[in-house]
Amino acid sequence: MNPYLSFSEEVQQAFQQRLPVVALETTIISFGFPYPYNLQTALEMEAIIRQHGAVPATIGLIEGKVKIGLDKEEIELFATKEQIIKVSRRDFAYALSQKKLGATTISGTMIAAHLAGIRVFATGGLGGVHRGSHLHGDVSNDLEEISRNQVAVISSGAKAILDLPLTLEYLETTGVPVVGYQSNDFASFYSRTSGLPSNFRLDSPAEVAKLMHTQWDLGFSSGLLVANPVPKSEEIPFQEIDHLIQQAVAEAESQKITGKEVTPFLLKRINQLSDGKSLLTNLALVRENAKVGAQIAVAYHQLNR
Ligand code: PSU
Ligand code: MN
Repeated sequence: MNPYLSFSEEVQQAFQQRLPVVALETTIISFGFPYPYNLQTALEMEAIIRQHGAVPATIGLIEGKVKIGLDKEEIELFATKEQIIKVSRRDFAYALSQKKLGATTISGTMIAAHLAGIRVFATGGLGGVHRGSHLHGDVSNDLEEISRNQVAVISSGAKAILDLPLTLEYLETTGVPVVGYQSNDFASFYSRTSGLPSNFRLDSPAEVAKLMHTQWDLGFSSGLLVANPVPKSEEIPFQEIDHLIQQAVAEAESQKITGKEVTPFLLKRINQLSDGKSLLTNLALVRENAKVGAQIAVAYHQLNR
């Protein structure tokens, strides 16, 4: 066992009893949602996963350990503390060796889940190639890590703040399958479509589980992206949100926001510009992904019994 990993009691028991486990990230808690929505939603995602027959493992870096499964007090820390590092691969060893409180992004959480042997991870929207990347070169480490770790990321596609055609091109280049879950379209976070298709459509947890099993049975070391569109009743159509995104992106540029600050800035600004509507959609979509993530984890588990 990797000496940097430390498991909560609940997750340790889940492994011993061979129960399905779903990983959850901490960057959405520390940087994605404002307090107290972050705390409520983190706990709600865990509850939804339990209701659907799996065990949640929220992941973060604490005291020099990669903690797989956080208790309520630890989740509260990530929801309220000021001095937290957003951790992708680049930041991982620094945060551990300096014993910093590290909130793992999708990329950081995939690294941890892979080390711990957890195959399913439920989150919001994948990071990707940012708009204007030909000028500033901002490409999320999420894209690199999803091609390197054997984890299925259950998401609402990639975030609408990105250049979605280039994001899909990158995923193709690195060989990551993009699955439309009960949809032909590639979901774009707040919206059920992006105007672009996913690579393949699968309609049930069992089919996704079969794809995962086959990919890793082949020995492929890459993950896959499951794009589960936000429910229609909660979506914000792309035409409605895109001008707010453009405004937020322009403001980030003029205020010289760069690096890991960009995505949190944009999510927060779009929430302000939409009068809180985008936050409600974001909360709804992560709950939905927790549910589908649990269903896929249960189906994958049944395949591998
Ligand atoms: N999905 C959400 N909210 C978020 C994120 C995803 O609903 O805050 C986070 C994830 O942790 C993802 C990160 O890995 O945004 C991408 O950040 P960057 O673009 O800096 O790589
Ligand atoms: Mn970036």
